Amino acid sequence: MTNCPVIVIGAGDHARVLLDVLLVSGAQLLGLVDANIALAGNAIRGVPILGDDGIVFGYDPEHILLVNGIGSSRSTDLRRSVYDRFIAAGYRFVHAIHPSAVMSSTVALKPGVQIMAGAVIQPDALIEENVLVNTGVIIDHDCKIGAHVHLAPGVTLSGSVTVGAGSHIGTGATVIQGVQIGSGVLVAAGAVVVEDIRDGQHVMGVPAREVVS
Ligand code: JB3
Repeated sequence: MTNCPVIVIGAGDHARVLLDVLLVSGAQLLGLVDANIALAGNAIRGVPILGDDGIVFGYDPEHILLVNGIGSSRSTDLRRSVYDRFIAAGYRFVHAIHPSAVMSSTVALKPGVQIMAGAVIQPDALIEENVLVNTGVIIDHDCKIGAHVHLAPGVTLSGSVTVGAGSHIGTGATVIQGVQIGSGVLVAAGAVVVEDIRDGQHVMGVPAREVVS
């Protein structure tokens, strides 16, 4: 972890879990910012909630680093828009990697990737920017994970799976070898994905089938 001071965007559940990662990694935490201005002045584990996003814009982008504390439970859109807004203004997002994660030295990580406790990432996987690899996720060899994807706790991706940008793979879902999942896909918790999924599809079940609404 760099010595540059860090601000966490968001002060909800995901931010609280991230604080654990950042504190154990020795990050120099300035505080959190949250759209809910009523939270300003409170603290989480001694780390102050400074105000809303206007606080960040008071800092030169060269002098701070950001961590995206917005998670997702279905759509990754908010997490993505927060990231894009600060990147467009010249700010940089740092990695947050729990020390208990096991990762091959051949894994490629783009900016802003978050890897939570107990995740395992095998050789030659590629994890694009702003991806959230949540608690206990397994990403096996040669997987390609697109920008802004959330792999929820306990997801298992077998070898050579691809996941398109902005998809949300729900808690405990399993994807067999070589499957290609498109962009903006929602895979429900516990699904078992055995065939390719087109962009924008919502699937659930064992084996996973499209949810027609
Ligand atoms: O699945 C797991 C283990 N965790 C979930 C996580 C990945 O996603 C968790 O259970 C939740 O479902 C979700 O956590 P998250 O995103 O932290 O949700 P919540 O607890 O609702 O907190 C979101 C916070 O972001 C709220 O306090 C909002 O006010 C704040 N927020 C929303 N938009 C924002 C913005 N904060 C800032 N700074 N800027 C915004 O634009």
